[in-house]
Amino acid sequence: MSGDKTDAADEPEQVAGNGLLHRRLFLTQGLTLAGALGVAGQASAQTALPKRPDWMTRQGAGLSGYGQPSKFEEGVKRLTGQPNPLFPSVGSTRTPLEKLNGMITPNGLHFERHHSSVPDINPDAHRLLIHGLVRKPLAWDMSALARYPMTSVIRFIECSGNSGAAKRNVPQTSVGQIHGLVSCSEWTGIKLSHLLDETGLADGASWIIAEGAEASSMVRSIPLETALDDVIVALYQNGERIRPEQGYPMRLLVPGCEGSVNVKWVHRIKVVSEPGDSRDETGQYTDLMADGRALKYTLLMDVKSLITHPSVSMKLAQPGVYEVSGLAWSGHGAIRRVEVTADGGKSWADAELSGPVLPKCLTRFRIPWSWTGGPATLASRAIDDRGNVQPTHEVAIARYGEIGAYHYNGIQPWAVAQTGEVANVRM
Ligand SMILES: Nc1nc2c(c(=O)[nH]1)N[C@H]1C(S)=C(S)[C@@H](COP(=O)(O)O)O[C@H]1N2
Ligand SMILES: [Mo]
Repeated sequence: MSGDKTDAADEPEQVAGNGLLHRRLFLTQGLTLAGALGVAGQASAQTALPKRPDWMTRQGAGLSGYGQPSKFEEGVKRLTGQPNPLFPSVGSTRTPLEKLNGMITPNGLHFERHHSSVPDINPDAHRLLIHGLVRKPLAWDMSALARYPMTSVIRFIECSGNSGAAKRNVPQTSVGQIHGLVSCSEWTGIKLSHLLDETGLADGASWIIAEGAEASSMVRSIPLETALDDVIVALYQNGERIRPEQGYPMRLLVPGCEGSVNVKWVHRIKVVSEPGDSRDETGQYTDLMADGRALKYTLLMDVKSLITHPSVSMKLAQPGVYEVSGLAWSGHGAIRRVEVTADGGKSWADAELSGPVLPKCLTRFRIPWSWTGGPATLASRAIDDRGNVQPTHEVAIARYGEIGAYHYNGIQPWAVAQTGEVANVRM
């Protein structure tokens, strides 16, 4: 930094239209300058602390067995849709993406998708069976599994139905309501390849069929190649045993693949020569094309990103510098680059990627933006390390057809009005 500041040096470098600033503004020029430009919610020059607040006058709460968020965060909850009156336990809840930061989803806020309900599994009575085209069928109980070497990976899970509402409509709800069927955790468990090593594989083995132990037994097929690559029988989520909603006592983690193949409460894996074409993969999770045919087993989740701050339903208090921040991910690999526009796609600037940048994992991006108070359209566009570029709405629709509800990854624009109100728009 140069010591002798001129007025010109105080002007932050604009790197794209409508006020997008260099991603290292805060690093190179410091908060003081940003403060001079007016960071919303900027620090006050009045430096006196509040006088003896209530909580400093008496003893506070004691120790606790399992910590909970502050009561002031009570509003941070999973987002629920309209419950099905006939089957209230069936459906999904969404992660409130607009209330979180960083890349990890707290366990209690991981999205849920249940096809029947959450079984109350006693881990001591639970077994994992691998059979079918294997040399030696085997079953493991929890203590047998716990003796295997484990691996930990941070990976997202995204339901292929995520963002379906944004494909069909332009809902004015919240980013979590529209796109919150995605969450990210550190998952710890045993590589499925270790277990398949023990059973051995017989001739013709080319797919596995995984079955859940809930009342309706979700069934999904996975190519053997994927199963032997990076699939994990996950026992832990962010350090603690997987929550019942996420598959306690064990689930499959199939990195980068659509949520539905991450079979929860998994108790049976059959090695087969052909995919199972189960009810869960013919009645749902196919992509109906315009010619009436459907794509099956489109398992990989495509490159995608969205801005969480600011986002639809929020309101900017006043003009000034804001951090635009969001999430990017790809089932194909790691995020290489996220570009942000503030002028509806006329110009783009590179956002900063908050590390660690991991494959098949949510990646937080950030970029400073100077809002002058005029109308602006913000959007992000992610590019992964295989060169896949997040498509526009039109291109995304062309890819999987207009009718289907799955795999929508179009660019998500937010319009900021002069009032500071943020709305969902098409770009
Ligand atoms: N056994 C079983 N596994 C399941 C499901 C289910 O209903 N039953 N739902 C699937 C779907 S569609 C998704 S998107 C993910 C959701 O995982 P989560 O509930 O842990 O977020 O789990 C998948 N695994
Ligand atoms: Mo799903």
